[in-house]
Amino acid sequence: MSIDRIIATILSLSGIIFTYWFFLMKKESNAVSVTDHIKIIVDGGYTPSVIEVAKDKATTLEFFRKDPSSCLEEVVIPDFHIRQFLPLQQSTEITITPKEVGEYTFHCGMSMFFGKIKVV
Ligand SMILES: [Cu+2]
Repeated sequence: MSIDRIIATILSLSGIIFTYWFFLMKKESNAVSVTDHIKIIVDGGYTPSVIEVAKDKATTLEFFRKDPSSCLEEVVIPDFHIRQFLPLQQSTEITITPKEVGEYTFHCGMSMFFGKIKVV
């Protein structure tokens, strides 16, 4: 392999890494700020998947399940001891009052799709 081939390979690799990093960071900062209620669409995942809620304040998460797959029929928020069945084409409301600042994940019953609750 010649030196310019190696340089080209390194450049394209760092380009790929940068792209991944950029989009992951961007996704992270795209947290949706919630005042007291948010509707989360359950359809091949959670939209929005990263939300930001206030500490010591009751926040209602309205999960609207559009996805018929049994994979998403349950939502689990382990840190809040919540495991909730979501009927299809319906809203299910879950109210949480986080007592501590931090990041809490929620996921489907089989831990395949994830979302994050940031408490600030
Ligand atoms: Cu699943």
